[in-house]
Amino acid sequence: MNYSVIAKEQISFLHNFIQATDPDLGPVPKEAGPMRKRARKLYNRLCTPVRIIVAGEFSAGKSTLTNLLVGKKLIPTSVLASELPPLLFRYGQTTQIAAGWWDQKKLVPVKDVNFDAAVKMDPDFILVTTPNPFLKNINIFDSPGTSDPLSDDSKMQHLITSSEATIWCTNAVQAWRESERYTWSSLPAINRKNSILVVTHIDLPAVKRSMDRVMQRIRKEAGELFQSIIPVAAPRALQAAPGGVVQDKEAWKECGGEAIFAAIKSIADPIREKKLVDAAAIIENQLIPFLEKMRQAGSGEKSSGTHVAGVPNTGFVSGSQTGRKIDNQPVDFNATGRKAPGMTPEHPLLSEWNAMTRDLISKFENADDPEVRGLIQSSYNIVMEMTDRLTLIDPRTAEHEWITNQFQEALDQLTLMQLETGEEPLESTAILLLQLSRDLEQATTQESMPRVS
Ligand SMILES: Nc1nc2c(ncn2[C@@H]2O[C@H](COP(=O)(O)OP(=O)(O)OP(=O)(O)O)[C@@H](O)[C@H]2O)c(=O)[nH]1
Ligand SMILES: [Mg+2]
Repeated sequence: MNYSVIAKEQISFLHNFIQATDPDLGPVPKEAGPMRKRARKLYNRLCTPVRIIVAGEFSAGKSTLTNLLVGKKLIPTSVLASELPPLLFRYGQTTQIAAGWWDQKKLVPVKDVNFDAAVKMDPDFILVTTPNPFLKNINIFDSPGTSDPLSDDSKMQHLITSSEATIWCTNAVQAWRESERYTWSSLPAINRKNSILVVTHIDLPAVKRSMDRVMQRIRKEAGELFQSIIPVAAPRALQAAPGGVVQDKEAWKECGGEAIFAAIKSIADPIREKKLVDAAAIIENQLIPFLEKMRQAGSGEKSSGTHVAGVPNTGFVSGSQTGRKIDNQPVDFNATGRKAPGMTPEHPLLSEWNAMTRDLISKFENADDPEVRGLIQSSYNIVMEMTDRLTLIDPRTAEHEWITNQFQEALDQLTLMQLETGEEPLESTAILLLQLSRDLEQATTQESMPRVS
């Protein structure tokens, strides 16, 4: 799959959709708001590189590994590691740093890559940009020295919840200690799902002597918890590939440089692929039909445009128009197996889901003092139950894969919401349930969705 071409076309479609539903450019139906929000979310998702957090215990070698990944010794040794906030590495034309706060959009640029000056501003994170092409597709978060990833430290929690994959560093001298196993098992599922265990310090003479035994034990104890386990001597690997350009192939291989980049690629590619597949399903099932409805109800503009990559060709096109930016050809519902809702009795799964959500809502409406965590937990339970039911359905169809993915993703999101505080998760949970109801309704109106459950 050529990610960049497909992503480009999807991004361009979403960009046009966002303009087409802009209330400032002309009247839009009232449902346009949520659709536009969804398109914007998808747009941001597709434009953001895969975010990987480098985590592990104190002094495990996280920053040294991060330096290797960004191709330069960028992380200062002058600043006490314990004073550094999380560092975010992104691609940029030049090497620069800026101080940032999670709840603010603005970043404060700091001159001369002066980390001491940045730390004095007490930021939640420091953004580091550098022109390493690897960072065009991957963002790296170096987590700070002393923070226990499970502490109440909001800087860390934000970092963990916004990353999509984790590299856990363990020092070969005392590899995979009980405390690490405990911390690891307590991290959110989404962080553990896409993960690499990096065994650091393998160049130390004492480690070299017992390497086979150490690796055997780690594989036995942690093999099932990670997608791959890679031994790395990061300082020497960095020497073998200064600036990210491999100069000593043998040393690069021997120090684990080649293996760690290959392992990252093999977790990042499926994440990117899934984003494209999800986006294609939402564009096909929701956004294009919505545009079509808008077109029928409205202007009768002519269409012109291109097929959206990653979306099955159903005769939909999108393109630029005067005024509104997108228009579509009439939809051939038969061509997609799509049926107008309401033509067949409600799918048993949808009835069941609606009953579950009704119960949940009435339970919380009738409670004197509804507790946010309780609602999230109960929502998690019903989403889990429905995910199980969906997983059992046979035969599997594309529609069915899509809706199962929506539910699985919702489970991840609900797991993350349990870490949040305040009233916001309450609203997010309600929106999530509503969205799932709409998705399920959409999926179950397809003929291809088996009615056995
Ligand atoms: N020989 C050797 N030294 C390493 C390796 N990785 C890291 N080090 C050294 O180990 C020490 C700690 O490494 P850091 O990268 O700062 O560890 P960290 O996990 O970022 O530490 P904190 O942020 O303080 O938790 C430094 O002196 C590194 O030079 C390695 O693979 N081999
Ligand atoms: Mg560090």
